Amino acid sequence: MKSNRLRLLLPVLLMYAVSGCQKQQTQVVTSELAPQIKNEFLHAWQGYKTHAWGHDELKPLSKGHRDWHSVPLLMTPVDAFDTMLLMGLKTEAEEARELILNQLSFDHDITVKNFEITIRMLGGLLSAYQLDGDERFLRLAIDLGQRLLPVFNSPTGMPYTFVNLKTGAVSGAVTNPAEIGTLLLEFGTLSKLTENPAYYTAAKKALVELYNRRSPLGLVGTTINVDTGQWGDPSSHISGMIDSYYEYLFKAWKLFDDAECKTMWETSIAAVNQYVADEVDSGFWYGRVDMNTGARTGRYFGSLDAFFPGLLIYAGDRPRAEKLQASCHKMWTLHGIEPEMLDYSSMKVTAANYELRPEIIESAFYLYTFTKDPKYLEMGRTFFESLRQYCRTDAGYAALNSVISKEKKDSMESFFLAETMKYLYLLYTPETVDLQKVVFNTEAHPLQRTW
Ligand code: DMJ
Repeated sequence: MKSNRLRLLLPVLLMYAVSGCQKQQTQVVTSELAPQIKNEFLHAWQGYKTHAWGHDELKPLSKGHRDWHSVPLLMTPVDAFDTMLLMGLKTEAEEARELILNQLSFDHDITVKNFEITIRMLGGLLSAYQLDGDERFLRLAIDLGQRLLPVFNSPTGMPYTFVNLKTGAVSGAVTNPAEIGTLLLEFGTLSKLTENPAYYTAAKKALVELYNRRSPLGLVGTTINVDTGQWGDPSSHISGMIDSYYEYLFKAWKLFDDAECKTMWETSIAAVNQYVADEVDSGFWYGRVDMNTGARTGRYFGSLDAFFPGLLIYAGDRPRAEKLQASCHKMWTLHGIEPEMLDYSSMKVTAANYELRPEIIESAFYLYTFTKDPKYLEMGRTFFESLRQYCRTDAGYAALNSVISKEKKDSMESFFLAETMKYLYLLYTPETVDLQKVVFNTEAHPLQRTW
């Protein structure tokens, strides 16, 4: 009788023991890693301060700086500011804040890429305003938004690639879904905060015009002309040039309750899962197909694509999210750090550089947040250790020319502090943000639903 009861109780006791153990493991990883990540963020910021203060980016090998245009737009401080606030780095946040508010101006005769300036600068200024409350951040965002608006003056309403911040002259009619469809979170938030619908309307129209040009299979291609509305390269995938178009369909629904975005997301993800997803011996991936026929044209997956498990779990698709993250982890551990592009049918690297990209860590963050499975904390530890081992320099962090030779490259893009370090930190402190109220833009700037 007694032994029978014990036999019945044993699985329950075991379950408690295992979950107790997991909890302990989780606490150890969290308390150990969060402060270390913060220290590494500080190390990189110190490098920027010492060698690149007032410029766009640090050059971590030559200890110099790089500006994107003839005048700096303070990319790194604007991108890094909200990470400092989330990490509780008050002194550094104050330094960055002063620099931005005293020096940043958009009144320059320079031609900028609308997409990059929107996700990094407009997104950064909007989240700075929401987190810090200083109206000057909002004024900068409004000024920038006004200067960017001419991009939408094309015959189709889809934006040109470039705009001159002083003259409003636009150029670059051949662009891609990511650069057309990754604007609504920022322009939409600007509309909500200013009660001026012009920004939301323009960015939403661009998104819908793009969606309306999907193929009969429901897929989009890689390049499109905004004057004619004609597709160029018909290759369909979830990689760079398309990636965040899908991300914003879903997130715009979350942030604005926009039902049309929900429908566009649901139609699109169904087509992507039907045609682009690919199960091969090496695992579950998303490759390349022709947007019109669905015929497979390539089996490539890379560091940019690794945002997709995060998006899938956010949207409730746990099975595909977990399988894809397992493949991403395989891609990372193949050479100790992930390459820009991999042929997953042969597991051969086709582009060997690593640009300090965040996507795989972003996915680990979303997967851990939604599943609480400690294996994602362990994955994060692997990512963090590789970064420290291969990319750390005495002045900051450096991209790699090759994940095979581990030869470093003289570049630390601003997204390293905006995204890579932020998602790493949030992975171990997920209580810092409430995803019911906050939506991250594609540069990891948290936008709050205050409306
Ligand atoms: C960032 O600027 C954004 O995450 C963008 O969506 C893709 N490229 C970089 C990071 O890899």
